[in-house]
Amino acid sequence: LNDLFPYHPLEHGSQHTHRYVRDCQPIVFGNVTHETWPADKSTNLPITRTTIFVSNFPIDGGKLKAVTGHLTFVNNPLRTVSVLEPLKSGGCNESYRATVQETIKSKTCLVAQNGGFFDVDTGRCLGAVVSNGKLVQDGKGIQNAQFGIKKDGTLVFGYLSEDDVMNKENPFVQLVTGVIWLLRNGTIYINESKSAECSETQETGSFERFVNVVSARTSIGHDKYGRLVLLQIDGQTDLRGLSLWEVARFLKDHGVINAINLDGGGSATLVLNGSLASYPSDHCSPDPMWRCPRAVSTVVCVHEP
Ligand code: M6P
Repeated sequence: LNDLFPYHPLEHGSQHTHRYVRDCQPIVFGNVTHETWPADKSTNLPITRTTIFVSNFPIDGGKLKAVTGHLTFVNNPLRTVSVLEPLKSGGCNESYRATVQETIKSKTCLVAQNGGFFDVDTGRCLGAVVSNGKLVQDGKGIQNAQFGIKKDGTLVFGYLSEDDVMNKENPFVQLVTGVIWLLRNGTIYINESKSAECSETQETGSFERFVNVVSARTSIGHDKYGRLVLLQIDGQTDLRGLSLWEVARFLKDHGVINAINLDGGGSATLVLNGSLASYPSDHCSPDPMWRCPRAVSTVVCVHEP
């Protein structure tokens, strides 16, 4: 694991505890560990295929639980995938929050899911964000799982230094930051992520709870053809849905090679051709029966090239 924690001058003489230094201290310089894969560049295939599933997942005691969601495969992601700031360009700087449908209102997204984490009190976008070639924020080198697409079509999954994010030779054209690198090179990477990442980017609770609790989830990964794979799982924290272990296993079983976890819980949202296609868990009236899509931060939009 040493390559996860390269020597960094800021670590020396720090007043913080070791754990704080390791997890939430910025890494400014050098190459931090990540994986790359060439994106699919086919132009003759449909852009997306979204499948609905209602599946039984094994739980303790030999029982099964029903879990619903959507799995989407995206061709030619360099041309068809955009990370959008909340509501509009400049939305991160304004700490806007908007529903996925509000954010994509003036666009034609075939598929759209919520993206990065945000500060639930202030609305601030968390982590590095690049939207259609615009560096929105560099994330200050805080270590969390990231997904990006470079100008030449390289897909990038994993950890990045501030330098990596600001690279000018082959810059990121899209970049979004999640929490927990679920799959690295075909292997579940959750334990390693728990020691490497900044836990403060998520607000569910301890890292242990965040990973183990069942909840609604969204994630993004890629398969061996360089197609992007979007996953949305319906659920409600503590009651329904999947743990991150279950998400990682599901993705692995469906041919995903690298994947990161994006914002979930009441934020998990899937919009298909402009219509809400997921069952969000956020309550929106005194009667807990009624649920509404949450105003979230960044959005991943799949569109015509
Ligand atoms: C708040 C409200 C609820 C929501 C809960 C948990 O109390 O927004 O409607 O169910 O947070 O939200 P989450 O699953 O995203 O942590």
